[in-house]
This record gives sequence, C-alpha cells and structure tokens, in this order.
Amino acid sequence: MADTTRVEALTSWHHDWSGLTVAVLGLGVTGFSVADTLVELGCNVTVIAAGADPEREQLLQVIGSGFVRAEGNDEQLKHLNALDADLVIVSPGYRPDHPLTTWATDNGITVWGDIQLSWRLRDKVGKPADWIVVTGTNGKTTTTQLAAHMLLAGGLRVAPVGNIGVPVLDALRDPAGYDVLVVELSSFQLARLGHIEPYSSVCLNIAPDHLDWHGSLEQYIADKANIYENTKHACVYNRADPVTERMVEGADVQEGARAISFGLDTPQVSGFGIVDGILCDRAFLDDRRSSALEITTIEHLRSLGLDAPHIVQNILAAAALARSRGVTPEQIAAALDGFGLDKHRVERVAVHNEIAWIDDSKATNTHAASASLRSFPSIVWIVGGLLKGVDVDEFVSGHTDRLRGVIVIGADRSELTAAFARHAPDVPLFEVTPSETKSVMASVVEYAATIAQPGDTVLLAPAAASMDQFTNYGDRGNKFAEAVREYVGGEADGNSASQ
Ligand code: UMA
Repeated sequence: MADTTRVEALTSWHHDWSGLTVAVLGLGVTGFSVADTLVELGCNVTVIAAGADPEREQLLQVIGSGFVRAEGNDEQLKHLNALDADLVIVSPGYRPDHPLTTWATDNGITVWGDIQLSWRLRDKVGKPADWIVVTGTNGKTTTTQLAAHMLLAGGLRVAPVGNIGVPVLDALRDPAGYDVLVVELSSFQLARLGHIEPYSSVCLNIAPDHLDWHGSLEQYIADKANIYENTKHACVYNRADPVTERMVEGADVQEGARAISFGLDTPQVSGFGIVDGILCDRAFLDDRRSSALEITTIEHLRSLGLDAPHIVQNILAAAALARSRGVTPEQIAAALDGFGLDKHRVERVAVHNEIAWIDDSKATNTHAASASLRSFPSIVWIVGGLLKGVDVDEFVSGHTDRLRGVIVIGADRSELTAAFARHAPDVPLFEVTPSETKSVMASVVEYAATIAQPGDTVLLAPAAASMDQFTNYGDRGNKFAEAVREYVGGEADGNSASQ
C-alpha cells in the first residue's frame, strides 16, 4: 500500500527520502534526471519506458536504478502494478489521461511531474534559487534565454532550465547554487504543476496548440493559467492577448504581487511598451504615473537583428521579469547587445539571385508561423508536418495575399491542400511526397527555385511538428539549409545571418 502521507510530507532535499519505492515513467532527458536524483536520495527507483535508448539504459545500471523496457501500455501497467510504488514521477510527454497515471491515481499512488519534484527538492544547496517561470504558445524559449541573459548582466547567478532542454533537477544539484532559475514550462509540465511559488511569472500569448494532448482549447488555457498561481512579485501578461490578462485576474497570487503588462503600444502605468521608437518601463519606478525609464530603441534593436515584432514582444516581457528582480535598464540594454537568436528562428540561410531562403523551422504551430509570414511581403511558403489536431482553415485564409507559391510537406497534408484549394485556388501549390530517390528537402528546394522571383522569400515556416519526417525541428531546419546550400553552391550572396 502506497504511503501517501509520508510522500506528501516530503518538501525538502534534506527530508528522509530513503527507501521510498518510485516508478519513473519515460526515459528521455527528464526520466534520466529524475532517476539520477532519486537514487542519490536513497530511493528504490525503477524507470519504465517504451523504445530503446541503450546509452541511458546503461547509465541507469551504473547509477543503480532499475529499468524495465516494455512496449505498450498493458505491458507497462503490469510492471507498474508489480512494483508496488509509493510515488510515480511522470515525464512531460505522457498525456493527462495516460492509462498508467490514471491507474496510479485510482490506486491511491501520488503522481507528480518533474517540476513538482524539483520544487520540493530546491533547497539542496544553500538558499533556494528564486524561480522566474515562463510559458506561452510561442516565444517562451527566446524569452527564457533573454531573461536569463538580462539577470546575468545584473550580476546574478542564473540558469535557463525546464522545457528549454535542461531539467530543473540538473540545475538544483549544481554544487555552486543559483540566485535565480528561469524555468521555461510547457503546457504539459503546467498540466501537472502542483504547488509552486514563483518569484515572477509570464504567459506570453495563447493560440491553439497541442490540443490533441490537452483535449480542448479550454483545457489548454486552464493548464497554461497555472503559471501565475502563487506568484510573489510580478505576473507579467500580454496587453494584446486578453486571455493572458484574464489568467492573471483569475490567479490566486501572494500578497503584494503586481500585474505588469507588456505590448508594442504605449504603456499604461505598470506596463512595458514603446513610445516614439523607445522601449520603456512604466512599472518599476516610483513616479510611474508621470514618467518612464528608457531601456533601448527599435533602431538599436534593428542593428542587432532583434527588431521583428514578435522578438520585440519577447524582449519587453523578459525586461519586465528582469526588472522585477532588480536588474537595471542599463544592464538590460547591455545584455541585449550581447544576445543572439538561436538557430532555426527566422534564420537567413542564403540569399541567391535576390531571393532570400529563411529557416524558421521553430515555427511549429500556426501562431508562430503567422508571426513569421507577417514579416515578409512575397513568399514561397513551405508548410506542413504534424498539425497536432489544429484546424488550419482560418490560418491559411489569413495569409493568402502574400503568397507566390506553396509547398506542402508532411503527414497531415490533406487538411492543408483542402484549405489552400478553398482560399487560394490560384496560388501554385506543390505537394512533396517521400521518394526513394530524393530527400524531402531536395524536392522542396527544387520546387521553390522554379517559382520564386527576385525579391521573394522562400520561407520554411511549417506551422507543424516535424516528427513524421524528421528527428525534430532542428533536424528539419538543418536538412532544409543543407539542401539550399547544395542548390546555391558557392554562389550565395549572404548566409547564416539572423534577421
Ligand atoms: N513515453 C512513453 N509514453 C508516452 C510518452 C513518453 O513511453 O506516452 C516515453 C518515451 O518512450 C521516452 C520518454 O517517455 O522514453 C520521453 O519522455 P518525454 O516525451 O516527456 O521527453 P523528455 O526527453 O523527457 O523531454 C521533456 C520535454 N519533452 C516533451 O515535453 C515532449 C522536452 O521538451 C524538454 O526539453 C525536456 O523534457 C526537459 O524539460 C521538448 C518539447 O518538444 C523540447 N516540448 C514541447 C514544446 O516545446 O512544444 C512541449
């Protein structure tokens, strides 16, 4: 019988975790960090996962964790049942209605995600780091990186962690400790968040995404709204996205926590925004009713390649988070000077015969792809992959006026081709089907080259996940860039510059 009372009382690294029987579901980045941590704490750990990962499986053996590889839910359930676990820690990718977690809950076994476990273990080294938490449908990784960069410029020890790719558990076991962790949280992690107390929090925007996982848009929004719960200092929201404001209004925050808005328009009191091309803080100064603090200018951001509207929004949100933790406007400006966007985010791969080839493979949903499409006047658009249950009809109809042509790739093609047939019947459309003789991206580039005209942008902004044809969005972007470089050979007149 699971000892729920004992498990629920475990709220510190320094409590007695020894002898607890824990099942860890999933052996990806998260599953391994969870197993490694709990073994260190003296728990009896068994990881249950489908699929092979020989390297991690071997490492589990080395650290002294059990491992069961079982394909299929029935097989996994048999093993979970036999374990008689006190606690189940589940990796982010498991759906909320997954048969294993449902079974565990029905049988009185506590189920936590890795973020709840991390929160309970945050006091391993000295004073626990403050958590600044970031979510949103798009821009969360960029904003997490920007905020971490700004906090670092403010002289703080900081790490960007979470959905960005580094489990929180890895950072909190760093012997030197941190002042602040900027924790990127996915909707998956937020769905199983449990009780945490962020220093400050932001939901950047909301658009339909991962609906197949959450079950409905309402549930997706409800899960995302957890980001603001129990915030101590600043709940940062997007003035242009009323859903995020409503989330703040509905959140149960700590006494003294403030609602701080950001947007590309003139800021109200307690807001960040733009006045005459100047990015301003009207929130963290005493005389905010009559004045504002300058952070930087759009012109300067342009010189840094950081002036695309959605990136400016990310900068304003990150600045609000950094200011809430005491970083000065001058330090924020200095941080921006040294900041570069990641690969596959509106990355210019080549310019050839006055045609720009842009890799925005990171645009994995319609919202991100829309921001990308709005940045260019005449486009050959490469779109498609796994649409994750999102209806693309309205999305497609919103972008037909700037299309030179369309190249549709990936599994969920029929939804897209039907939408283009309805809303843009005159725009040339090519479908790329997998072939034994030519790679997907080689065919894409070949088609694109036949329709693009000087002044056009060939834009990989798929609005879809990549796993049907590629390992991940990075692989998709790399294969696109390789095919482009192959096509332009040594003739390109510009490459690898972000824009
Ligand atoms: N597994 C199952 N059954 C399932 C789901 C998963 O058996 O139903 C097993 C797989 O066989 C594998 C393991 O679980 O053994 C993988 O676990 P996972 O999918 O939770 O992935 P991790 O490697 O632990 O990575 C996760 C995040 N992945 C997902 O949310 C899908 C990573 O975000 C994150 O960087 C990492 O934790 C560290 O926090 C990736 C992502 O795509 C980048 N996130 C989505 C997004 O950003 O939109 C949410």
